[in-house]
Amino acid sequence: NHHPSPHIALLTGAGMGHLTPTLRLAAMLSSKNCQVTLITPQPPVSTAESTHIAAFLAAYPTVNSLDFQIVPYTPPKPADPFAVQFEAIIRSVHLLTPLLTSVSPPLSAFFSDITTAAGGHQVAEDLGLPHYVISLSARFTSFIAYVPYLIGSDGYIDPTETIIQVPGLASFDISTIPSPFFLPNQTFTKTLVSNARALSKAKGILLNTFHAFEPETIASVNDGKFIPNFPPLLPIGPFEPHKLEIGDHQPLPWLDQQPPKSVVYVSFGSRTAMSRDQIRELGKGLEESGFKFLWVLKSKIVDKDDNEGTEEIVGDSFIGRTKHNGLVIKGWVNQEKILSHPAVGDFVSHVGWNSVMEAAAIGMPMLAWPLLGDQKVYAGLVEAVGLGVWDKSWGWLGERLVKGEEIAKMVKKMMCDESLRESARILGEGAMNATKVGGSSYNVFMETIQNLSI
Ligand code: BUP
Repeated sequence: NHHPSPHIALLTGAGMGHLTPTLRLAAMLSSKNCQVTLITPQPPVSTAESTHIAAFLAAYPTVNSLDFQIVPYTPPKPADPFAVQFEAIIRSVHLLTPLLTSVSPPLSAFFSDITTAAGGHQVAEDLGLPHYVISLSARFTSFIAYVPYLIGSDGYIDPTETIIQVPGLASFDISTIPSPFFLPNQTFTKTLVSNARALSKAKGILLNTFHAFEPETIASVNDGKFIPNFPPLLPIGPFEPHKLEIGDHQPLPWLDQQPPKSVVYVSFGSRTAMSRDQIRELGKGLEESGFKFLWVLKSKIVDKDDNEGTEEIVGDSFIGRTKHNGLVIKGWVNQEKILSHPAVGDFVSHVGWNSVMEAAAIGMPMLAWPLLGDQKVYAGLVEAVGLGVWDKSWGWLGERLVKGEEIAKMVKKMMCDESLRESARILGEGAMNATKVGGSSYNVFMETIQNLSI
C-alpha cells in the first residue's frame, strides 16, 4: 500500500494576492513529502513578487523552480498591469509545455492559480495531466465559473437587473459586482471568461477557505446544485502561513509597547492607490477615534512607482500630532506577524481574500472597506459570518470621499463591540479545527494528495 509521492507543478498568477496562496500551497505540499516544481512567470510585475519568490526558494530548498520567460502582451487599450500579466502568461503557455515534458520524476498533476487557469488547463491537457485550480473563496470562485452563462451572446447582463441569480448559490446584489466583469471587450473580462471555462473542466478546485466559513456554498456546489458536472470544491484553508521573514520589522517593537488589543491595524493590501484627500480623511478618522493605530500606507498601484516618504503623503503635522498614538509606515510589513500580535485589536482592511483568511485564522475582527473586484462579495461574507462589519454606504474605496468623522465613528464602534470580538474568536476556533489533524480542511487536503499518488 505504499505509493510514490506525487510530483506537482504549480503555475502562479500575478500580484501578491495571487502569488501568496500558490507559495503557501507549495510549502504545504512540500511538507507532506510531495515533489514540487514552482513555475514563476518572468519578469513579475512588482518588486514584492520578485522578493517573495527569491526568499521562498531560499527557505524551501527542496522546491524546484522553473523560470518561465513570458512574451510581453500589449493590450489594445491601457489596462490594469496585473490583468495584462494574467493574459501574457496564458498566451505564453505553449512555451511552457516543452519545458515540462522531460522533468524528472514525471509530473502527476498540474496546478494553476485561478487568474491563469486557462493556461494551466492547456498545459495539463497537452501533457495528459489532471488540472487543479487554486482559488480563493467558494462563493466568488463559483460566481466566476458562472460568468460565461451570465454574459450571453451580446456579452452583457441586463443592466436593469438588480439581483443576479446563480443556480445553487445565494443571489448576488448587482452592486457588489464591478462592471469589468461584464464588459466583453476588455482584456480583463476576456481573460476571466477563458479562466471560467477552464474552471468547469478542472479535476478539482482547491480553495483557501474552510467549511465553517462558507458551509452553504460548498455543500450546494458539491451536491450538484450548481453547473452540471462541475468539479468538486476542495476547501483546504486557511492556508498555513509560510516561514518567510520579509518586511519592515519596525512595527513589532512598537507593538510590543502597546497594551493588549489596543491598536487598530490599517492596511488596504498591495494594490491600493488611495487619493490624497481620502488619505487625509482616514488620518483624521484614526486620530479622532482616540485609538492607537498602525497604518501601512500605499500610494501607488505598483510598488516600484511608490517612492514618496510618509511625511510627504500624510503631512509632517499629522505625524507630529499622532506620534504617541500611531505609527505610519510605508513598504512591506509582515502582516501575519502583525495580526497575531496581542496588541492588535482590529483590522481595517480592503478585504482581499488572503487578508480575510489571515484574520479568520486568528479570529481578528475586521472593518471591511472593499477596494475593487471580488472584495464587496468578501465584505458581505465577512459580515454574514460574524468576522467583521461593513458600511455599504462607503461604497468602493475611492468612490466617494468618506469623511474623517464617519471613519472615527466606525472604528470606535468596532473597537468596543464585544459581541463581534466573540463571534470572530469563535470563527478563529473553527479555522483552527478545520486545519488540525482530522479537521475538514486537513482531510480534504490529504485525500487530494492521495488521489494524485494513485
Ligand atoms: Br500590503 C501587504 N504585507 O505589507 P490580499 C500585504 N501582505 O504581508 P491584495 C503583507 O499580502 P488582491 C504587506 O498578508 C496577504 O497575504 C497579506 O493579499 C500580504 O490583498 C497578501 O489581502 C495580500 O488578498 O491582493 O494584495 O490587494 O487585490 O489580489 O486581493
